[in-house]
This record gives sequence, C-alpha cells and structure tokens, in this order.
Amino acid sequence: MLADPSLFNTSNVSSMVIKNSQEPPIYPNGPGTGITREWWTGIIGTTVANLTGNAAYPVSPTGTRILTGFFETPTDFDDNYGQRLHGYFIPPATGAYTSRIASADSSELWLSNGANPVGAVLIASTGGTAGSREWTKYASQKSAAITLTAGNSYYIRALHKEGTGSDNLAVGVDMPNGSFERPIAGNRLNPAQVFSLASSAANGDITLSPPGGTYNIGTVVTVTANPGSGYGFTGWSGDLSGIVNPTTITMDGNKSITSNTAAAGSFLSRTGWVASASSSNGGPSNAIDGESNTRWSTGSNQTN
Ligand SMILES: [Ca+2]
Ligand SMILES: [Ca+2]
Repeated sequence: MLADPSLFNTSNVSSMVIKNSQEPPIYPNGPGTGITREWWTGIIGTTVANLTGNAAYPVSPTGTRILTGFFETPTDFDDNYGQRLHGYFIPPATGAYTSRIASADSSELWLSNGANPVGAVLIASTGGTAGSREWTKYASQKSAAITLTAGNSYYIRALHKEGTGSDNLAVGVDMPNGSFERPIAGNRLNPAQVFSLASSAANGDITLSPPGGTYNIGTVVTVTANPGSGYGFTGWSGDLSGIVNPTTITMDGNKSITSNTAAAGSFLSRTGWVASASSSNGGPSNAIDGESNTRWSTGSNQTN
C-alpha cells in the first residue's frame, strides 16, 4: 500500500523549526529588578582592601543607583574609585552554577547560601587587570560549581577597586543547562534590602555609628547609650537586650531599640565589679556575684 501522498506535501507546512539537539533549553526571564551599585571616589590603590579599609566604606558612598540592565558597570567610569554591587541572584532552575567575574583593576565575588549576607563567602576574584568581559584570563575568575535552588534568593556581592588607566567590572554565570549569561541579566537579580534602625532613649540619647538610621542589609551598627546628667544606663530593650554599652546590632531586618535609664543613686550596676565580703563574727559571708540572695544597696546599709 502506498503512503498517503499528503504526508509528503510540504505545502501543508507553513513553517519548520530545525531543533539542534545540542542546543540547551532557554530559561524564561527572571522576576528581578536589578542590582544595587554603590561607588566611592577619591580612593587610591588597586586592591579591594583599599576600598573596604576606607572610612567611607560601606555606609558613605559617593553615589548609589540600581543597575537594571546587567550585572556590569560602565567601562572607564573614573580613576581612583571603588565600588560594591550587591543584592540577590534568583536561579531560574535548580542545579549547579559557575560564576565568573571580570574587572580592571582587581575585584572579588561573594555568594551566600541564602538571602543573609552573613553567610557570604569569596567564590572568585580578579587579582590583576582583565579586559571588559574578559572572563578567562585568570583561573581565579571562575568559581567552583555551586548548587542553587530555583526561585530562592541568594545574596551576591561584587567588590571592585580601580587605580588608574582602564577600568571595568562584570559578573557572569554558567547555567545548569550549559548556557552562559555573561553578564547576568538584571531580571535575575534584586537590589540589596535596606532596613531602618529606630532608637529611643528614656533619658539622654543614643549614638549610632555609622550614623543615619538607614542601612544596607548586613551592616553592623555600633550603638552607644548616653544617659543625661544625673542618670545612669540600666539596659537595652526592644531588639537589643543586656547591659553592655556600647554594643553592636546587625541589620538583618527593621530594628527598634531603647536605652533604659534610672536616676543616679537609685541603682547600682554590677558591671565590672568584683564582689567580696567577709564575716566578722565567724558566720557565713555572702557576696558571690549572681547568687540570688546577694543584694546591694547604694546607701550605707548592705543587707544579706
Ligand atoms: Ca580608570
Ligand atoms: Ca585600571
């Protein structure tokens, strides 16, 4: 029996797509809106440490903006500057990702195992000068393969320092399906979160260092309670506790802290004191710090 001749009638085919079996599947665009870029001008040197050791880093950048197009900064932007690009990478598929960084002058790429920057580790770096999007000049530019979960947010941070001459910075990724996105598109990234630190003092005020009250995620803020004249500090409440002053707070969410005070003479802090006691009549003495029935007075009477 002859085959149906219509099977061979190409006029029935309006278009034909030739699929290359080696061609990887294409991931859809991501939901992200870009990555945060901050830069600091007027800093000499060619190493990332020249940036991170500067007093203006990280809280007083010269400028900040969101890069929506790619994980890449303008080529030959300036001389003697450093920058931080950070936010979140959103993998389109679960699998192994290899990241790459290219820059002039030097740079570092950090990636966390989740959204918290505290877990970020150095995964790639450019020790010298590479050209724009020159991904393979140094072995250190390429990270190990790291398994990521689709749809999760992973904190990612690129640090870059330019001395003089040419400058550039870009971050790319090799996807689980073998395709490259170099640089990473803005739709696979989200900007770094910014949180507020509200502080109130029952008496006096609180000093924040760095100042400002608004911080990028992961910023460690030193807080100092300054009771007014005639008052003493008695402890923190809100998102801090304890009596250590000054102390630090890590900005991993919006925070609110209060310093509590009391009029001088109405309390006696045991911080830094060594308790001692003796018995004049051969009875038990009792001044062991922390013992529940050891009590202190600011007056002339000491009980128990
Ligand atoms: Ca330059
Ligand atoms: Ca340079």
